[in-house]
Amino acid sequence: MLTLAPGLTYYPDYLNRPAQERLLQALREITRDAPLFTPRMPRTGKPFSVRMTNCGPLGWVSDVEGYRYQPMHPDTGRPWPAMPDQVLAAWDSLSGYSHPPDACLINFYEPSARMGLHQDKDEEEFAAPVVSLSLGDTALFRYGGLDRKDPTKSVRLRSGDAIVFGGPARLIYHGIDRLMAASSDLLPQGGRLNLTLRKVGKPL
Ligand code: MD3
Ligand code: FE
Repeated sequence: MLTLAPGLTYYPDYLNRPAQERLLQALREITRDAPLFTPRMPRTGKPFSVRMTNCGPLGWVSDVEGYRYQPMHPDTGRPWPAMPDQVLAAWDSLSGYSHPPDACLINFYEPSARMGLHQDKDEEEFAAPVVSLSLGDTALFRYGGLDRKDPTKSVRLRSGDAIVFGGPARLIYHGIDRLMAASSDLLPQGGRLNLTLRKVGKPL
């Protein structure tokens, strides 16, 4: 475990190879029920280069109407599939938060996909951290401070790594600059999967 900044903890190789393969198999089953969709920018409708799906009670979606969490898949209208036990176990061991997550966003990056610098602020419960799990090709992850203009640092997120953003790091700017081509053989066609586990609503 490594503290990269206050509230930002990095767990290199949190999932070993067999655990990564088990999680990948669970994600394949999830995407059969809840296919990857292409989110679009609010207002402009410009497509993201990252495709997404979700599991758990709530899922994050984005379209011309805006960003939001909702209980159904935007294309199929069905509820999101349940979170795998492995994901719930990762939250229990890493979050330090006493309620289960209610959303798990699954991002799929093709080798050329990226994600611009942004803050995650569509949730209500900022006391809960965000837990991220990475699978597949290594990503160059950039993070800064609470102001978009704050200086940034980079860290390479590898297959099996976990990273937790809580407390003073919960609202920092962050993004994915690029993938390192063919850096992992977990996904037969290359690319990267990232899971973000969140508590969206205030606990009852
Ligand atoms: C810092 N995903 O889905 S994970 C996202 O690799 C997102 O797919 C990236 O940013 C990815 O919103 C980065 C690391 C991460 C996730 C959530 C955060 C960093 C965070 C929330 C607050 C601060
Ligand atoms: Fe984010």
